[in-house]
Amino acid sequence: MRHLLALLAIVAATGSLPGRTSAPPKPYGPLPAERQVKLQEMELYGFLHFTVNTFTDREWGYGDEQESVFQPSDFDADQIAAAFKAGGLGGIILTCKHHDGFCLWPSRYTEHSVKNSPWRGGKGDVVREISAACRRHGLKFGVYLSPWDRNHKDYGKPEYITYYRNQLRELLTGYGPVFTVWLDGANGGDGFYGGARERRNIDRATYYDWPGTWEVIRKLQPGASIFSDVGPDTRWVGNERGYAGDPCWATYSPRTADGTNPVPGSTVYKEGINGHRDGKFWLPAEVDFSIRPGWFYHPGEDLKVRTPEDLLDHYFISVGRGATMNLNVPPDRRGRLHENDVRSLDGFGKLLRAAFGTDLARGAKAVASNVRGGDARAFGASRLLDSNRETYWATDDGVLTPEIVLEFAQPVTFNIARLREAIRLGQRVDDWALEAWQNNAWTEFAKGTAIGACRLVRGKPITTTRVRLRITRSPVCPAIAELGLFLEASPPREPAIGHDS
Ligand code: FUL
Repeated sequence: MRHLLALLAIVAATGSLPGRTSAPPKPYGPLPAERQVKLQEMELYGFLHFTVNTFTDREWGYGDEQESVFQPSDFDADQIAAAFKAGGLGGIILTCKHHDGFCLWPSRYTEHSVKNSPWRGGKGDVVREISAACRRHGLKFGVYLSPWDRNHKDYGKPEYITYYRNQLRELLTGYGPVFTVWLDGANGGDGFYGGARERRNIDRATYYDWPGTWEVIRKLQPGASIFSDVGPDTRWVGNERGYAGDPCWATYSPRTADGTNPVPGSTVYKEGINGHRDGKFWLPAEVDFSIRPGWFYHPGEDLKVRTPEDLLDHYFISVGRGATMNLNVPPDRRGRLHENDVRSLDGFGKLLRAAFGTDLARGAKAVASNVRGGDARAFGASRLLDSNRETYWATDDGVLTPEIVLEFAQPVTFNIARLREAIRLGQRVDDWALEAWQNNAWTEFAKGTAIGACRLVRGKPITTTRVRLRITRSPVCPAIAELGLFLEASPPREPAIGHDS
């Protein structure tokens, strides 16, 4: 009796049983930096490919284009930003300079820029207008600065690296906060190069001294995620067709086929699709693809704009697999987004809001097979249902295959489930299964490998009063931040896109 009283006193004082801890779980594996968490939470943003190519109908300019070629007739940054916003995109990454070397801002370091074009009488600055429009529309602004420069006379020599970093400094100090710096892996080859018109091959492993450039970015914009084939913050998913693998681990160890030091443009990039379960770095994938066949605007592609439904399918197989989605929507020769693209973005935004507007799991009662330290307030099942990514349901150390049941007072009908892990504690869970109670038995709705920042499953509508999440394999105790249930107005009868396409 005395022991029992003592035990009750401990429980009353600490809220948990002795021997169990209600301290947060120990983090597992590589962990995200704050800037990576922010980018993963943003989930969806877009590219804006715009340069001389828009006017010459090309994808890669040679670098000998006259500045006068760049002459948008009705440039409107607000029209562009409003359309991105309507599509649910959280930011715009502008091709401030593509491979052709033409600068969309009046750089002090070259004559090959908007300052020598007739647009706005040579006083224009696309970077300024787009970054300012982003701020007006509540979007973040990002920078693409092509390392390969087919215009510059020094490309291939050490002087060019100084030029490149000077340009980065202009972009990272003159236009407000930057959420990402996008470093392309395509580089080296033939070009104009100040009139030399020759082929210049660089040693990808050493030429750019990437760590030195990353340092410049870190110093000037510590909050910006750096994208490249090797990160250090975001990796390329390894295809431009708009999908991540299943699973797509946030952890990754970039490598080269010959074992040399991995640098942008030299990695076995196909491995980016799935990442590596035992990867050394937290390096989540970004899925970049275009709303049209090309990255730049071509009038011949006006009827080949992806539909809202297609964009939603791609959202499921990119964001829904733990990657971010970077959707390119290129301005036309007016310097506006074409009506067809605007319509499609608008429709996509509406589909997204309709699908994810109401979380049906919110009203449920959640019962977990185990709660860490018995501390319901800190780690209880209800933490899954509070739409807060910072709170999570966790179990005691050593409880690796727990389950949680959502009970509904009234039957609910859903066709989408959304799972999220508390990623600040690492990517923990391997396998999971989601079931619904039907005809007196648990029926599988979905099962899978990996959860991460966001895991979406989309199936046929199912009506039930009970939903069960089972963690079936995990090396450490799970920490699950969300289990959401949603219903689309018109769920697809068959998944439009298979698992690996
Ligand atoms: C590629 C480039 O070569 C394309 O032109 C485009 O900019 C794409 C996003 O990256 O590597």
